[in-house]
Amino acid sequence: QPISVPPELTIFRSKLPDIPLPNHLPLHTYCFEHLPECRDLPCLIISNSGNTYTYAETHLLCRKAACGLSKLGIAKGDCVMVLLHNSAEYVFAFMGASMLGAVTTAANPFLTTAEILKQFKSSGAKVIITHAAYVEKIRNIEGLTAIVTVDEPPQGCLSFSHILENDAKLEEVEIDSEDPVAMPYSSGTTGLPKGVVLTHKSLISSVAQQVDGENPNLYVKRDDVLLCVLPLFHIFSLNSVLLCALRAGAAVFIMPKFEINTMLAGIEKHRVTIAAVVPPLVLAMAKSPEVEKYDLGSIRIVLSGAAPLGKELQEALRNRLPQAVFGQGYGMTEAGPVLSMCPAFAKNPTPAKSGSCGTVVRNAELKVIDPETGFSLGRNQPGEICIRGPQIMKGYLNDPEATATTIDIEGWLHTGDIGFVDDDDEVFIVDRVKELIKFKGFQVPPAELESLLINHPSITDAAVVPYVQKHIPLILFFPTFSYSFSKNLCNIFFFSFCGYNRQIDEAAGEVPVAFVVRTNDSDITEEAIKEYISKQVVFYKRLHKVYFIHAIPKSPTGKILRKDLRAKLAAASAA
Ligand code: 4UW
Repeated sequence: QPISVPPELTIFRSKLPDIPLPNHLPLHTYCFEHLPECRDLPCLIISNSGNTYTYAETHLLCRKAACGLSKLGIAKGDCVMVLLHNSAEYVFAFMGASMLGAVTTAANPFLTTAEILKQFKSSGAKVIITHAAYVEKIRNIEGLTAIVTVDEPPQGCLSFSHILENDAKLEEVEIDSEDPVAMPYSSGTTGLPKGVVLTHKSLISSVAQQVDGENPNLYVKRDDVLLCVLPLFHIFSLNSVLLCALRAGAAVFIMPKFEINTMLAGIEKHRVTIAAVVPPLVLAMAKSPEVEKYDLGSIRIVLSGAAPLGKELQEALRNRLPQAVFGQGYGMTEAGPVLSMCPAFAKNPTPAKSGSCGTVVRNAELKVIDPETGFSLGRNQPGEICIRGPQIMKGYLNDPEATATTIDIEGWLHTGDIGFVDDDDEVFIVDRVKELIKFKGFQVPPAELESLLINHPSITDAAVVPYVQKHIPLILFFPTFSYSFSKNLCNIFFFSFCGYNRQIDEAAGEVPVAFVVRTNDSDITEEAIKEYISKQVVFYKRLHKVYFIHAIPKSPTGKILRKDLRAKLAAASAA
């Protein structure tokens, strides 16, 4: 056997020089550091109410939220669960918790009771802040000390505006940069959703890597207005929209849910300059006839991420927004989240190719490894992308094993994404080796669906894999799609605040499908299995197809051979 010698380690770094990262500060201090110069500038513009909060008002309300939460018994190290659509209260609660040294775990308010309960228990949260409409789902959760609603509180709940009624006098809390501040849930490369511990240091580092320094990679100015329609419970919107805007002193146009006309009218009225989007939103903007009715000339940056953006789609929207610079960022919750950002968004921009995810952020190292050998690969060679830097997560909550398989002893975080770095340092993502399925940017962890399936008395074994719709047939599907487009768009929102609608599945990119082994005597049908799952999960985790097979292919160690199943699917769809 010849012994293979590890090749020299190739580490990719940003061409932009490193900058000092003020990551010794608490996150709220860092975000509001320029408050004295920004006091009277607009900070939050709320689309549904029309309310606008200046920086001074926002900061005061965050302090009041901190005091109110403290009166509810929240103290340093405690966890607050936020089940909110985008709203000003989201910002006050998140920043208020940070001021107390507490941590926020946010989730999609559309989750089912069982899904909420899992995250609530795992995170150790005490209080839930939500909308009255979701209270019935959480009322009976054990260990919940208070339910706070941002609208009229149902019986037994407290009102958020009531907890804001205080003098904002906060006792000093000593916060260590390694203390957690945000805890989103992610399944990472394998298994069930886990609490991703993001510290003050991680989030400050990530935000600074984007918007700080002489030549910020993502140049956000005080007169910018950022579109905040992507949900703040997802790390993309929290970090690259809200926190980046606060740090830069820009305004955030907050939309609780997507509705095309409201969004377009809001962009026109408030002169939105930076639009953070996911590919299905690009699709809507590229194709909706409504777009022609509004002046979108204020948009100067379109930042897409969370899922691959096809060139075709990017070009289609570019034709409608010729003045804007288009580009992608590449993020992963565990990575803090931003790994790479389009260099064309910098203060001194450099061009980026269509389809690229930009270049690695500053003050970080990126490498590409052969997934089999772990050896480092050079330029233009696809392999697993790994990232190292002060922005990555501290680890998974109470899960040292999962942490150790994701962050190795040298501090490299293994993403489970397959990509390469080209001759111009641009990162391209071409595949995913991790189990994760991404439905329109949302995480669908196969392990979660598999454990539900295996719990069914008529099922002995199951595996869930993505069915990948690689090329969205724009031309073919639009005649059908556009038929219901204008009247129905709010229902078919994609990233998706509003609900579930099969018509836009073509735009999902990936959908979960199951391979199921029935028990000997069972004749359970595909429909029955789909229904069984859909009752227990949020809409975007629903199964799109069930295939019955005799055995799930597994390795000698019992690991599901997902590659084989994906190949089976590809062959079936090609036939
Ligand atoms: N192209 C292809 C992309 C891309 C992608 C992500 O849900 P998570 O854990 O996290 C995210 C975070 C996205 C994000 C955050 C901040 C930011 O500025 C930004 O740029 C605009 C994006 O999605 O899912 C992580 C997984 O999602 C895939 C990839 O597989 C990654 O590991 N992904 N961005 N541009 N795929």
